[in-house]
Amino acid sequence: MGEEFISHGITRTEIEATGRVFGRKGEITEIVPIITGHINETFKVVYRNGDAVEKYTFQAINTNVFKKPDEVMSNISAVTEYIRNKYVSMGESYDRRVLEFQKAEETGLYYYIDEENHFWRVYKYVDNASTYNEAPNTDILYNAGLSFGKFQMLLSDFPMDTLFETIPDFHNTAARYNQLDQAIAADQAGRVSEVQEEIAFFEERRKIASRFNDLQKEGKLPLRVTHNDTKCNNVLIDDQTGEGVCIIDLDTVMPGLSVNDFGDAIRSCSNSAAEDEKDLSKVYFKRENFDAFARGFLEASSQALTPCEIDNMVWGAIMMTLECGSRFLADYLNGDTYFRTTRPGQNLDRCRTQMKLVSEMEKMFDSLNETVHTEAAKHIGK
Ligand code: GN1
Ligand code: MG
Repeated sequence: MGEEFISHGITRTEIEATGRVFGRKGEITEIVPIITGHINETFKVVYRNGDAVEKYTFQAINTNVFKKPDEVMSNISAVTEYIRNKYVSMGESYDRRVLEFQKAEETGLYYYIDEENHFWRVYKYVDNASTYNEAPNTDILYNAGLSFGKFQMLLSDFPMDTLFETIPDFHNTAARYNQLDQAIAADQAGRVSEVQEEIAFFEERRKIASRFNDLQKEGKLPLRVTHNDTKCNNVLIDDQTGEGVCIIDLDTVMPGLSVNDFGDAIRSCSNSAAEDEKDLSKVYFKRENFDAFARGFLEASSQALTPCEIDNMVWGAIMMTLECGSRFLADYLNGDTYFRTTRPGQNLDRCRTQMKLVSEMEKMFDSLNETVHTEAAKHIGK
């Protein structure tokens, strides 16, 4: 019998060898693939060492997406160390509150490239905490908002110019429109003729795409250290207390815009259904989820935000949803080469859910904007 593949060409032997490189001792008793993300390969790995049980998260970074993974790890190690030190200086414990990456024993680096050319990193598994693709109640979203807002605050004085731009133009929506244009022109998978309605939807909104570029050029939206992938399932929620424990998936931490961090979270947490739901009648914008996340995020971060940032939070939600939809459509047209898919048409379904959410947010714009201002006003000037 051949070697057992645990997931996408990754074997148990490879995980065992990687563990040894990162100084893990003992016997592996469990390897569980974690399949929520669309990009990297992630595993929970449990070791038994005598009576002690130790748990780690192993991740193989997708080097097709992250062309310079060493720079990704440089950003992540700098940012996590900074947050650790912040907690220490505030006299607080950082246990479970920030990811703890392990160094490879021989090189002292936070990553290791193995013979299969897989780029590995390992961090301590955070126990008794879960992520939610669809939150079971709005308290969780309030807490997720608090966590992302705090994350922003903790990094507000981080020396931004030490960070690499690991994916150039990641949330430059105008550049994403160019990528969609290229995908349409190339028509790699011969699918352009079947998505005319979707193409028209993005075309109608082309003007929006450069809004933040313009505001940034005019000096109205400041660059900050941002997470850039603030899906609500990137906050670990404590199983007992329901509070946010720790922010995960730090791959895209780099200079960016607060409005996009707020926006991407709203994109994910205000969807009533799964991101790839086929039945659009199940997809709608959940107002109570928006309210709860906005309340938490603005409670934690309003004091550090400028009036222009507050004015543009709802635009951020529309922008990130529009952008993500355009990326799904472009990937569909390119033959599904970027986002992991598990069935045909999945990227197109993902694109359509985003379109529905954009349309609903557009209709609710004034009322959403009012909520943002009301929540922010509670904390400004305190
Ligand atoms: C990707 O892999 P995951 O789920 O963390 C993507 C995000 C998208 C998201 C859509 C590096 O994130 O930008 O918003 O899918 N990450 C990258 O679900 O492209
Ligand atoms: Mg991610």
